[in-house]
Amino acid sequence: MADLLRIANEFDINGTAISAESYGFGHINDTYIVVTDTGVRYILQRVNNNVFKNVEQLMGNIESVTSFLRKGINCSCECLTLVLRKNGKSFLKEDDKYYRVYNFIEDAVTYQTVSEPVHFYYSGVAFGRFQRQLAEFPAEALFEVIPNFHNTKSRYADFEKAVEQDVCNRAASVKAEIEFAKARKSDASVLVDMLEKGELPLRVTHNDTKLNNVMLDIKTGTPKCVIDLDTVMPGLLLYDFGDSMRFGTNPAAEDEKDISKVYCDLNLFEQYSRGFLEECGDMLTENEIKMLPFSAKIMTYECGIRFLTDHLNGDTYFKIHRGNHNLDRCRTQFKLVADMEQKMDKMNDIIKNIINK
Ligand code: ADP
Ligand code: GN1
Ligand code: MG
Repeated sequence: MADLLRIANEFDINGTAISAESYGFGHINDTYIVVTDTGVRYILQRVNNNVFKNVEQLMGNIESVTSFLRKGINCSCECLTLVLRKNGKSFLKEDDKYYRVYNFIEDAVTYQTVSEPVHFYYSGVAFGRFQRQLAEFPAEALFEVIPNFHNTKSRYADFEKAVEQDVCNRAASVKAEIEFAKARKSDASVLVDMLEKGELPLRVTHNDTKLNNVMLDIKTGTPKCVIDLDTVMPGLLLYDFGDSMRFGTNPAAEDEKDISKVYCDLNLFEQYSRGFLEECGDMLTENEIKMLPFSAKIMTYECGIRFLTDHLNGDTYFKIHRGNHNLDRCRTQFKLVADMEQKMDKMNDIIKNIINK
C-alpha cells in the first residue's frame, strides 16, 4: 500500500493519501479507492498496458473527450474528471507501469446485474446521451487505442488462430463451444460488411457500455456519470447499444456457472431501448434502427468468442479469479446468444413499437 499512497500523492489531490484499497469489478485495469487525511476520496488506477499498448495516446483521448463532454453538459450528470499531477501531466509512468487518478463520483453506484428494471432504463438514457453528446466530437482527434476492437470478423480470425495453435491443449475439452462459435461464423461479418459498404455511419462511440461502466445516482437511479472511457474510439452506435444488452438483459452474472439462470429478459431489453432511443433516437439511420436487435446478439457472440479465445490462449487478456473463469464467461455469453436467437422477432417488435410511438 505504501507505494500506492506515494503514487497517489504525486497527483494534485486534496490532502495527503492515507489509505488505498482494491475497488470495483473491472476485467482490465487495477482500480483502487484512495482516501486522504481531509476525507476526500479518489479513484487511482493502474492502466493495463498489456491490453493498452499506447497509454500516452489513450490518456490524450481521455483528456480531449472529457474536456469536450464537460463543455456540453446541460443536465444533472457529471463528467469523469482526471486529477492532474503537479507538473500538469494526467498520468505517472514508473517502471513501465502507468497510473492515473480520477475524482471519485460520490452518491452514485455501479451495478453488476440489474436489480431494478428502471436502473437499466437509466443506463440506456446515460449511453444514449453519451452518444448524442459526442455526435460533434472530431473523430480524427482520437487515437485508435485497440485497432479492430469490435471488428467481429477479425475477432473470429483470432479465435480460429487460437483453436489452431491450442497452446494450452484446451481445445479438446471445449469442442461444444468451438462448434457453437463456428456455426455462426457468417454473423461475424454482417456489421463489418455494412460499414465497409457505407450502409452504417462511423461515429464516436464508447465501445464498452456494460452496466458497471455507468454510475447511477444512489437515491434516484438517474444517470450520474459514464465511466471507463479507455475505449472511446470511432465505431458503430450498434456496438454501444448491443454491448449494453449483452451485459444487462441477462439477470445472472456474466460468469454465472449455472447457465440455466442465463437468459435475455425482454422487459429489460425494452427498458434500455426506451431510455437509449429517447435520448438519441432521432440521430439513428434506418439501417441502424433495423440492426439494433441483431447488435445485441452479435456483441454477445463477439464477447463469447473473446472469452473463449482467451481461455484457449491461457488467460492472458481478461483478469481471472478462478480456474476456467473465461470458459464460464464464454458459456454464459453463448447461452445468451442462443436465447436471443429465439427471441429475435420479439426484440424486433419491441424496437418497432418504440420507434412508431
Ligand atoms: P476497468 O477498465 O477495469 O473496467 P473501470 O474504469 O470501469 O475499470 O473502473 C472499475 C470500477 O471502479 C467501476 O466499475 C466503478 O465501480 C469504479 N469506478 C471507476 N471510476 C470511478 C469514479 N470516478 N468514481 C467512483 N467509482 C469509480
Ligand atoms: C472488459 O474493462 P471492462 O471490465 O469494463 C473489456 C470489454 C468486455 C468486457 C466484458 C478494454 O471491460 O471489451 O466487453 O470486459 N474491455 C477491454 O465484461 O477489453
Ligand atoms: Mg469498467
